[in-house]
Amino acid sequence: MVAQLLLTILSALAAVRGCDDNDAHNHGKRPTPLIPLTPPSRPLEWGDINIIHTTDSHGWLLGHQKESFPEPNYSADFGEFASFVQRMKDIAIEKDVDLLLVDSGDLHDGSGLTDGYPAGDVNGHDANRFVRQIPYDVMTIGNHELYNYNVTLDMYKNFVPNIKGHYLSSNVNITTLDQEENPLNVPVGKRFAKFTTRKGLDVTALGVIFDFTGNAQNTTVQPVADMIREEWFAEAIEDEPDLFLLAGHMPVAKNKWPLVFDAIRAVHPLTPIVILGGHDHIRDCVQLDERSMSLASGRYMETVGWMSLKFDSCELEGGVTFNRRYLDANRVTYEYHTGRITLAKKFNLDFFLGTSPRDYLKFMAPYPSEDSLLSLFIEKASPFATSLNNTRASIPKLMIANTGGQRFDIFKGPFTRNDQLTSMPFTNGWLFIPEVPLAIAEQVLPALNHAGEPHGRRSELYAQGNVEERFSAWLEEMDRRAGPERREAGNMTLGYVTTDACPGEGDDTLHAPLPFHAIPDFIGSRPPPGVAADAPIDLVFLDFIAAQLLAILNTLQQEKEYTMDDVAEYASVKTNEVLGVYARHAWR
Ligand SMILES: *[C@@H]1O[C@H](CO)[C@@H](O)[C@H](O)[C@H]1NC(C)=O
Ligand SMILES: *[C@@H]1O[C@H](CO)[C@@H](O)[C@H](O)[C@H]1NC(C)=O
Ligand SMILES: *[C@@H]1O[C@H](CO)[C@@H](O)[C@H](O)[C@H]1NC(C)=O
Ligand SMILES: *[C@@H]1O[C@H](CO)[C@@H](O)[C@H](O)[C@H]1NC(C)=O
Ligand SMILES: *[C@@H]1O[C@H](CO)[C@@H](O)[C@H](O)[C@H]1NC(C)=O
Ligand SMILES: CC(=O)N[C@H]1CO[C@H](CO)[C@@H](O)[C@@H]1O
Ligand SMILES: [Zn+2]
Ligand SMILES: [Zn+2]
Repeated sequence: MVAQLLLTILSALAAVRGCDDNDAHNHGKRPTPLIPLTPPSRPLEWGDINIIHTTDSHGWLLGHQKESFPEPNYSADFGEFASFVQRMKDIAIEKDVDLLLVDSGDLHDGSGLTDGYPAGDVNGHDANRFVRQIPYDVMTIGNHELYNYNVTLDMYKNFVPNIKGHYLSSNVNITTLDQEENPLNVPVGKRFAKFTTRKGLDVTALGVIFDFTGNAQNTTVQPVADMIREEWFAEAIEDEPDLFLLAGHMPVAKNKWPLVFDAIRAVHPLTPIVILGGHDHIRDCVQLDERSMSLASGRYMETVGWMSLKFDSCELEGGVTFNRRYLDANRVTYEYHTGRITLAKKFNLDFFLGTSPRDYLKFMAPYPSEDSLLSLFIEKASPFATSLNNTRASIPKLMIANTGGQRFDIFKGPFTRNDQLTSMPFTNGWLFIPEVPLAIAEQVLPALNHAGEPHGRRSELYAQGNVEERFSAWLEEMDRRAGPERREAGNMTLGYVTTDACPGEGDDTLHAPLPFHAIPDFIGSRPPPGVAADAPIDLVFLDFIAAQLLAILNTLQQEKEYTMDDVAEYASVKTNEVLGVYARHAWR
C-alpha cells in the first residue's frame, strides 16, 4: 500500500519536475532493465534482530536509470525499496523476529529530486515528504543536512516532527527563535531514544555525526569527545538495554566511533552494540569487539545494508552472532530476498526466444506485407514450425488459417515466451487433407474469404466470446471518421480517438487515429513453387475452420465428397507454439 502510494507520488513528482523541460519522461513503474542482472549469491541470514540500513542516499529516489555498466545493478527506485521494506517486515512477522530500519543521513544534495528545486524552495523539502513515508525506526543527521541553514531548519520544522520513527542528532543543535523571538539553541532531533521492539527487546539509540566543521551558522556540531562527557549521555546509557543501536554519520573505521563505543563498554562490557555508519560512501564493516558490529552501506541508493544479530542463548552473557550483507539495490535483489518470485518468473515469461527484426502488425500494416503479423504467421512461421519432425514435410502444401487467433502485434526487439502468448494465445491444431490438386486448393482461400464469415457464423463466434471483429470495426470507424484530417493533425501522437454516446470529449489525451488496414477473415501461405496445377498437395488448415473448409472444398470440385474421414492431424505443434518455434530458428 505505502509502496504503491509512494510509487504514484514519485511519478507524479517526477512529472511535475519534468514540466519545464518539455521532455516529461514517465518515471512511474519502470520495466526491469533488459540487461539481465545477476541474482544474489545466497539467501540472507536472519537473526533475532535484523536491520535494513541506508545511508548517503543524497536524493537518489528515482534510482539509477542508465543502461551502462554498472548502473542497472542499482536500478530500483524508492517505491521499489519501500515495497521491499514492506515485504521484509511481513517476513519478519512470519519468522517472529525483529526488523529495524535505519538511515545514517545525507538525504540532501546530489540529485534532481533534491537539488532541482525551484527558486524560493528548500533543497530536499519535497523529496523528504516521500522519505518520511518509509517506516524508518531510527534516522540521523548528515553533514549535507547542515551546509545550508534553511535545510537544517526545514529538517527541524517539517521533517523531524513528521517521520514515523526517531530522528536523532546527539551532537547537533540548531538555533532558531522562540515565540518571544529570542534565540533558542536545541537539538535538531532527539539526542537519544529508548524504545522497545515488537518482540519486546529494549533498545537505546544514539545518532552521532563526525567532528564536522563546515556547518552553517546557527547550527552547532559538538565534537564527539565532548559529547560523551555530557551528563545527558551518561544518563542515557546508564540503564542496560538489550541492544545499543548507534546510528551515525561517521565512517565505521578510523573515526570517533571508538570513543562512543568505549564509553558504553565502560558501563556495559557485554551488551550488544550495533553501529550503523556512513559518510565515506563506501561499503565497510568492522567489529570493535565480538559483541558488536559496525556497518557502512555505500551511497546514492546503490547499496542497501543488512545486519542481523542472533542470540545464541537466552542468557545475557550468551553468544551473539552477527551477520552483514551489502545488497545491490535492484528489483532482482529485492525479489530474490523476499522470495516473492513474481508470477512472470514462475511461468518463465521472460524466456528469450529471439530478437524480432521489426514490428509485425495486425491492423496497422497492410496484409500481405513484410510488416504484417498475418503474413509472418501464415507465410513464414506456420510452414516452418509444422514441417519440423514431420514425415510429410517434403510434400508441397498450402496452409490456411482464420485471422481471429492473432491477438496482438509483435514489436521489434526481444521476443519472449510472453510475447509468443500475447500474439497467439490459442492452442489450435493443424489438420490436413492429402492429395488435393493444387489448382483446387488454391481456390479454397479466396472462396472462404468470398463467403466471408457467414452472418450466423459471426454471431456464433461472438456468442462464443470472440470480440476481434467488433474491435477491428471500432478501429476502422476511427480511421474512416478521421479521413483527410489525420494529415493535418501532424502534432498529435497516434492512439485511440473515441466517439461514444455520452456527452463531451471522452479521451483524456487527444490523438490522431492509428493507421488501419482491413484484413480478410482467412489467410493462406504462398502456393508451393514449381508445382503443376493438377499435382496433388497437402491442404493444411486449422482445426477451428475444418467444417467451413470442407463445405467450401465440396463446392469447388465434384470429384469427391470430402468429410472429416478424409482429414488427419498434420503436426503436433499448436498455434500458440508456432511463433516461438520460428523465433528460435529465424531470430537468433
Ligand atoms: C534561505 O531562505 C531565505 C528565505 O527564503 C533566502 O532569502 C535565502 O537566500 C536562503 N539561503 C540560502 C543559503 O539558500
Ligand atoms: C543566526 O541567528 C541570529 C539570531 O539568533 C540572527 O541574528 C543571525 O542573523 C543568524 N545568522 C544567520 C546566518 O542565519
Ligand atoms: C544543544 O541544545 C541543548 C538544549 O538547549 C543545550 O543544553 C546544549 O548546550 C546545546 N549544545 C550545544 C553544543 O550547543
Ligand atoms: C522435433 O524433435 C526434436 C527431437 O525429438 C524435439 O526436441 C523438438 O522439440 C521437436 N520439434 C517440434 C517442433 O516438435
Ligand atoms: C496541436 O496544435 C494545435 C494548434 O496549434 C494546438 O491547439 C494543440 O494543443 C496541439 N496539440 C498538441 C498535442 O500538441
Ligand atoms: C552483480 C551484478 O548484478 N552485476 C551486474 C551489474 O550490471 C551489469 C550490467 O551493467 C551486469 O553485467 C552485471 O552482471
Ligand atoms: Zn554523503
Ligand atoms: Zn556525509
